[in-house]
Amino acid sequence: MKFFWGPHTCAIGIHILLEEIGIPYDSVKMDVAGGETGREPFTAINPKGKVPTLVRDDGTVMTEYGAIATWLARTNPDKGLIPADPEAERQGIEIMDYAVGTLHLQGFGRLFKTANYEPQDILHQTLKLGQASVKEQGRAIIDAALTILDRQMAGRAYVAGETLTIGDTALFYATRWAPQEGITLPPHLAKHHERMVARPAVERVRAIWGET
Ligand SMILES: N[C@@H](CCC(=O)N[C@@H](CS)C(=O)NCC(=O)O)C(=O)O
Repeated sequence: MKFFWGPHTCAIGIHILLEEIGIPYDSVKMDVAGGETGREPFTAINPKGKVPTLVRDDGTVMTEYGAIATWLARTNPDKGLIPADPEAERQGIEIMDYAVGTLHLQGFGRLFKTANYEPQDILHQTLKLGQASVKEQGRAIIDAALTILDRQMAGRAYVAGETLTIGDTALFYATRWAPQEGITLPPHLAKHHERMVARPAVERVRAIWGET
């Protein structure tokens, strides 16, 4: 398998799952900030121009966080990355979807890709007229999402209970942007972050990413 990732991106969550599972893969580092994912030859592989992208040995291109994570978990059932209990599974997916769809794409997306959330007319794009308000809106979405997620994580070691499942790596990638952006994580999320950072698989990935 070939795994495409880029520094500072959400792809770290899938990278952690690959390391937790321990399956072989080739790692391809992309210059996401420099636009490498948005042009050929990468767009011929993934026309969405995004990481994480995982290409199987049979050539199947897999995209979207939840889809890749679920496929990895279901094809490696011995790792217990999807809870057997339906209620625990629901809780984990609820947190994963909220971390990806709201905290990441609605909140941090506005800080990282501000122009994409502004009106696309030439005046706005040239003079960057709406950028401050887009960033403020992003910050408000992040603050609200962190408050909700913190409440949900009270009394839980991991998103679906006492062991790591696929939602944890999503929560980890999205919450780790907070301190990097000068935002203090609320207590239960800070604990989850610490717990994740202490895992050997996370340590290995962070070393590959040049963070340690
Ligand atoms: N919906 C996608 C989102 C992936 C995504 O937004 N990836 C970002 C990095 S965190 C990316 O590749 N951005 C490159 C770009 O927009 O140019 C998923 O769930 O995987």
